[in-house]
Amino acid sequence: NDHSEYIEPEVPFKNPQIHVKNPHLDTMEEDILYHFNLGTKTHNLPEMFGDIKFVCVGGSANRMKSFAQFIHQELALPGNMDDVTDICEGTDRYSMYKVGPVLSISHGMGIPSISIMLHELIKLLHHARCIDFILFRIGTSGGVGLAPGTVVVTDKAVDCFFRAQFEQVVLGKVISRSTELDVGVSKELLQCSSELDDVPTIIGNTMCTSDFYEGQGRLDGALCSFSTEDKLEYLRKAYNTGVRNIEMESTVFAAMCRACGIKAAVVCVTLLNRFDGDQIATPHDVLVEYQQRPQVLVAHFIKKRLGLV
Ligand code: R2B
Ligand code: URA
Repeated sequence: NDHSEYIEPEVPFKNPQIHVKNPHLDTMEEDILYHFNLGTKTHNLPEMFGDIKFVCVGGSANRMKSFAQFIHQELALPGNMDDVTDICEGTDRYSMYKVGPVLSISHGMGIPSISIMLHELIKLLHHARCIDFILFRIGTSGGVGLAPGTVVVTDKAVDCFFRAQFEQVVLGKVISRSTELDVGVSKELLQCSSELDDVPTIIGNTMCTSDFYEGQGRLDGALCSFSTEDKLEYLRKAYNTGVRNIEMESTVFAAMCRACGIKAAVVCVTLLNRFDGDQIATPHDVLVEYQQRPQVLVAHFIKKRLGLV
């Protein structure tokens, strides 16, 4: 039938460079990265980005700016951390900051928003001929049976049917891609957490949904078509398959990174325990501290990799 599924074959990668899997790109004279306001003819991408070794993406533009400033401090880079400027200044779709070998970019909320950003980011890193870098998503999530503030490093990113795959409709057909992440990087992140105070961290599955309210089984949206017991049953089912947190970008992030041969990890803090409620009622200052935890963890990882700790 028209909706027949195509499962993309997995190709093992031997080379450290990115595998953009699009033959049409080679025939293009210029590539305009529209949502970044960057392009191959207007910018010298290898010169601007060639030395990148760590790329961190997260939902909010402000948070990704503070992350860049935090990294500037942590790596003791020359200059003033307040001088960190938005490379995508000409557009307000996404924000991008570069501090030494670290690139920090915002991706907005949800699969479509991060997916557009990742297409352009992966092409950017390809045009810049970046090699051997790691891509992290640092974000927030709802916890499933965890104390609020726990950081979850994603083992498998799963969809709302608990399958480790990402489905995309292409030309009216469903394409399915694997969402497996890099096991080595996850383990290294867990090791890093054990060297830090106040960053309680576990490895678990992350469920990715297309909605924050009904799509995550919340009872407090503008619409709700199910009972409290239905909600709890779904969350219990999720928990039993290994799901420990819920957010809105991990499956497409994992699938695109894997398909392009990019080492990637998802690190999200939980803001609440969904078995206890749906509203995020935690005081603002506590939420701010929680959101710093993935940043502190990834910063420690980066510093270790650079031999600074
Ligand atoms: C986590 O938080 C956002 C929703 O509040 C969404 O982008 C996500 O994945
Ligand atoms: N982000 C989500 O997607 N869900 C939550 O419950 C909290 C943050």
